[in-house]
Amino acid sequence: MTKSRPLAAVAAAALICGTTFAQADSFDFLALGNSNERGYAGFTHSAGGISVEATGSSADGKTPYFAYLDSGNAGLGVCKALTASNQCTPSSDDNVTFNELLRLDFNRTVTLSEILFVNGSHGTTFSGTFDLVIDGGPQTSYSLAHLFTMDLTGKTFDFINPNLLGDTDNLQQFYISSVEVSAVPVPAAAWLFVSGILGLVTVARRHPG
Ligand SMILES: [Ca+2]
Ligand SMILES: [Ca+2]
Ligand SMILES: [Ca+2]
Repeated sequence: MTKSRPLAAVAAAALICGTTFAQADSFDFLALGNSNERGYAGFTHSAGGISVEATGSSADGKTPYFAYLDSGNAGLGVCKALTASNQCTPSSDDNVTFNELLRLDFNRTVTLSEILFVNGSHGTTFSGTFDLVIDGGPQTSYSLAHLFTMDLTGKTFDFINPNLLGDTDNLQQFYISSVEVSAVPVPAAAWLFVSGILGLVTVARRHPG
């Protein structure tokens, strides 16, 4: 065995690791809504080995509503009442309206690197805010915008509509059209990975070619 092989193994492992954890997958709720508009008690979707369950509720989380995929280039919203064929009634309630909460609960810790919002009339301008709670932490307010690019890391994300003008102002209501999601390596797995690499290097040093 030559001395270069352990180093090659380290380089290959690092490359695989980097590739696995750096990739972002798009969760495209706009396309999903366009192909099948309806409400769900819980809507699940997977991409790139990451899955999410979307649910809707009152802003305090106490009253369950429905996660709703709307068609017409909209995305994911919240609806309080569905017809027998799972359509939102009234249809104007199909976005994240005043005093509603849309939860995205992932199966692992992720970073959301890009979120696309559209407003209550499926347009891209806003005048309102949304509140965000990550993993039950503090509730933080942000200005609504079509393209929201702050990196957000966590497992459970609550998007809340706190706006006081209520149900009449479409510029203060929102759908989530898409999110860019990448996996965050959990510390234990990262430590095992590093330990394994150190082990390889140690073995290589003890047994020079
Ligand atoms: Ca709509
Ligand atoms: Ca609709
Ligand atoms: Ca609603």
